[in-house]
Amino acid sequence: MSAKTLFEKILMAHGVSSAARPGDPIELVIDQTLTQDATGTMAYLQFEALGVPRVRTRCSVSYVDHNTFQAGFQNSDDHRFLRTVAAKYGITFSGAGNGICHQVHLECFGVPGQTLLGSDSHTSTGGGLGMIAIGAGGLDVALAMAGEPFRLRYPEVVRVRLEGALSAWVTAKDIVLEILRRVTVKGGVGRVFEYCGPGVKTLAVPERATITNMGAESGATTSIFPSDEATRAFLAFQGRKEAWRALAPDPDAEYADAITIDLAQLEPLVALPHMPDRVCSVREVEGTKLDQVAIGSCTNASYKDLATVAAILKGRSVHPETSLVISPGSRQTLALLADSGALRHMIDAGARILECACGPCIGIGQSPPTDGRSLRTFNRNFKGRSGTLSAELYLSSPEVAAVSALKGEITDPRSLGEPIRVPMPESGLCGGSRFLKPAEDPARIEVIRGPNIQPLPESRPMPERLEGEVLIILGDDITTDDIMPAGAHILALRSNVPEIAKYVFSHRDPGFAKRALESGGGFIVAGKNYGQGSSREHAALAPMALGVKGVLALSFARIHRSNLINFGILPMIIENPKDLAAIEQADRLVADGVTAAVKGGRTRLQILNATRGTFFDVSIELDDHERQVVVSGGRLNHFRRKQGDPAF
Ligand code: MIC
Ligand code: SF4
Repeated sequence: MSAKTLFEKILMAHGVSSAARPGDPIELVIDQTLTQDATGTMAYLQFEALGVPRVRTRCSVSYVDHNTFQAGFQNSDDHRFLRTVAAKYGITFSGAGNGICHQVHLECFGVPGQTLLGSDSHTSTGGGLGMIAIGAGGLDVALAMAGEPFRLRYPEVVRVRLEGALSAWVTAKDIVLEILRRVTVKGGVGRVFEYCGPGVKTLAVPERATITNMGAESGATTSIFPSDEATRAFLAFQGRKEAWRALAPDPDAEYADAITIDLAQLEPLVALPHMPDRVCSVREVEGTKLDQVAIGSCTNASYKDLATVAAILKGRSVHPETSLVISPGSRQTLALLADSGALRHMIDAGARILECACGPCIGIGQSPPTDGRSLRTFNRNFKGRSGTLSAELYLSSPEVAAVSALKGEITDPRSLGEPIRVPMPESGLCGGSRFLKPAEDPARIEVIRGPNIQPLPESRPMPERLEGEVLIILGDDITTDDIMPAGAHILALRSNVPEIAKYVFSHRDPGFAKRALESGGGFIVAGKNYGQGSSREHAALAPMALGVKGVLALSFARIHRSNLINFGILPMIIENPKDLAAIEQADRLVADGVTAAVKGGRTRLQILNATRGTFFDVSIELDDHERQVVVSGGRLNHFRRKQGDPAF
């Protein structure tokens, strides 16, 4: 038996053969699932459509954390639907105010060595506990709840060796910003980052979780830390010490690639607008005036993060022209902050305390003013994500954020001198977190749908001929926030696909949806890494509802590529950038014999540009299962056909 990485060991304990090699399609048995409200309503509508009476996982949790704003009935309808669906189908429910899914899951449910699939790209956070934790589209999560394995391409495992220890005022956020600086937002696609080396033991689980969380920004399938004494201490703190087991790679395991980071060499870093990989040192941008500082999110809202912020704020005052908002990551954290007196320091310094939720991270309130600058401890700073298109978003550690809030400008925290060390409470168990257990008697539970919960749109099997106009031409690194923007108003429509579809590309091209509908659908054309960022399947589902038939791009981000296939949209790879340059908006593209080509396992397809009278080739890199799914018009149709449903 050859030596194995930790990732491989967990894979092999979950149904993957040891003969599988990077690039192969594999099927992973899933122990746990999580959903959040913004992707969850759709995931549970899909789960209902599968006709399975009860979830078949070891643990499934439904969180309400993204849009907790309840401006209007739509959002409240969604929450009630989620609560009743959870009770009926055997899912634990974590309601609004309980905290952000990734942090709460780490605190209350994560188990080293288990697999977790979540309908949110930052599900990778669980890797901080030694889990294989992967973000996916809601439909993949619905299928996992129904007991189906998760299909993915076997990723390459990259070793990230941490050496030494962090200097004062340098944090886990700086480690992951350094990784992003080195590998970029595309560098993790098809890869898993596995952490090792002597620096690992210097990091507590919440710090490791900051790193695995933001690994998602590189496009990585996931990131993972070993399970060691620090993991045991974290689980004991959470009152769950029986969940611990030691996990590590074999000492001579081989990796596809290696990165080494000397922690002692790092300094406080910041990501500049509008990409998380535009990283420089805080020193280089010191003095940049700030309208807002926002502390929180699934990346940096643990007790240690926020208690450190409170210690920095203690006895000081936030700059009068800067708004400081703080959202604790979980109710447990908020309760601990209250008990330790840290909350009082925040309040006295002038901070605004928000609900334990995603909030400003996804544009639910606290949008900065026009042309405003906001420094955030979050993981994404895409243009428009804050709800203000002209705002500039910077990303940093909580320490940098707190010191900068005091000064009203980006400030190197080392200017504060001696580092701050906050004592940890003895136990995290303070009665904070609350969950609703599934009903004992599910037959009595009625799933309540308000008028905002609209049925799932049906998709049709793929036609033999794909034909339509080029609806939009886009550059590299287009995010799912570009495709399907967030914000309170649009998020409230996540269970109403015909309505939300009106906002596809609305920040980039407000006429897009109307044009797509009028021309009976068509094609999206883009550069590299199309669909990076979130797992929101609405970025595929809403274009599908507008009749989009295919996306042609130089390359695709992992989750979005799967979401396109899941909804019957064919991802086509333009092999030659010159072919991309020759396409113009409104050109008419035609592909004949598509189903035969896809079913027949062909890897290329010829496209006619009927407007220009030219031909070019695209490649279709699909495995056998994906071919069947896309031809059926999506995964739901495919599953129902497999179950013998005569309508499919
Ligand atoms: C995000 O950070 O963009 C989100 C909101 O959490 C998304 C999911 C969504 O769009 O609902 C994610 O990262 O998957
Ligand atoms: Fe929520 Fe932001 Fe984390 Fe997404 S990235 S789960 S919106 S806190």
